[in-house]
Amino acid sequence: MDERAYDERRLRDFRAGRTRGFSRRDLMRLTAAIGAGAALPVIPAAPATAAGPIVKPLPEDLFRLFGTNAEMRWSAMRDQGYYVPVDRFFVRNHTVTPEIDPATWALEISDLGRGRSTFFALDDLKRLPCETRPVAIECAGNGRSFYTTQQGQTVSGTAWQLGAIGVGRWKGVRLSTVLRRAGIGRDAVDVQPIGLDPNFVSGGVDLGPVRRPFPISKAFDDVLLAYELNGEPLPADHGFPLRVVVPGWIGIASIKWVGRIDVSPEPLFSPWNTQFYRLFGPDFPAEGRPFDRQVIKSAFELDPGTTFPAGTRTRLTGRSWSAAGPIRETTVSTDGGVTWRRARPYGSTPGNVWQRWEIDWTPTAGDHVLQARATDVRGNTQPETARFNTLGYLFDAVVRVPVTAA
Ligand SMILES: Nc1nc2c(c(=O)[nH]1)N[C@H]1C(S)=C(S)[C@@H](COP(=O)(O)O)O[C@H]1N2
Ligand SMILES: [Mo]
Repeated sequence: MDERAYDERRLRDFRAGRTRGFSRRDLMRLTAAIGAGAALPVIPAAPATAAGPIVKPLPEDLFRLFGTNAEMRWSAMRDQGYYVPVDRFFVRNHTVTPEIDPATWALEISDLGRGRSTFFALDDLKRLPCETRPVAIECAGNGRSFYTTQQGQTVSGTAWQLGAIGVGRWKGVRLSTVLRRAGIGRDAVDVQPIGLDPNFVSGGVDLGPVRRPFPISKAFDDVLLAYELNGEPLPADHGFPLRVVVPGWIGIASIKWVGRIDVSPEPLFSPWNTQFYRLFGPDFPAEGRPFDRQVIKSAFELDPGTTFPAGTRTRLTGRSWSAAGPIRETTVSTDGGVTWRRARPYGSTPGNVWQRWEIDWTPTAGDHVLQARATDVRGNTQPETARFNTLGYLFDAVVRVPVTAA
């Protein structure tokens, strides 16, 4: 499916006021209300109690913490396999991890065109044909801090380094299977999963539950409703009992703790595809450019500031990934970008979600800058500079990692 065309069409719908759920007028009212504390039309709150901001342990050696969010330290992936274990998988919560009773929980498929709902208990979903897929969940803002530290630009949002990505083995039922069972209308154009976590409040304005639409073509292509991660029941922080998994798309598409999925014959909008997760700035239209797909990145499996023994051969390891296709090659510079060498790819690549690589290096005493640059099979390559946008999304440039040898 052509996501660029979908984004362009939605931008035209939005400009023309052909919207449902969150209109351009809502956006203008919202923009006016922020700071003034006024309220928008309220979407019913989720009937969930909070289990805590994040439930699982977040040891200092595996995570960096930012309020309700925690990113993985890349040193935590050294000597790990292809998948990111749950104990180090990043967490991005708009509010808190809710506590949901799987016995009373049900998934509602709400066909807005027909005004009709169909419900599926967890056991119903588990009885449907299942599928297991390697998929990356990556926050659209992964790498955001480098807009500031490398490019001197001010952006808002969580100051992630590169650890807001996790690759997991997700098991569940295809969304298409469930939509067919629910017998949704043929005129459906968008679907919108809605989370059961508490409503997100921004600038004193209740924006309702976390939700973001995607096109029916994507829903019928490769979207999964997952109830297992890496062979275990979905952990509380990652969406128990059920989450949406949208391959190749930014993390916000993969709604956790899903309670309802709206299916609509008209385009849907929410604050998460109008106000947030849109590209704003001098290079973009005033109402922002919609986007859905992730970009290309590389990371070394080490923390910035690591000290190596001088004059001793060490093995640098890392991973590269692109939402556009498999990685063709990764080159590494250990001298601040003067010379580049090809890293050796290794290991199996289920689903081609990312590629592990390694390269030897014998550092001289002193400070050094490490860089890795990936190119995918479609010819996308990491640029020197990422395109500035005020919310700091889609940082794809080569990251400079300072290290020392002594
Ligand atoms: N219901 C709900 N779904 C959500 C979110 C949320 O706060 N609430 N955060 C989104 C964002 S911004 C990201 S990047 C991913 C993070 O998934 P993870 O916490 O399992 O790593 O979940 C997405 N799904
Ligand atoms: Mo995100």
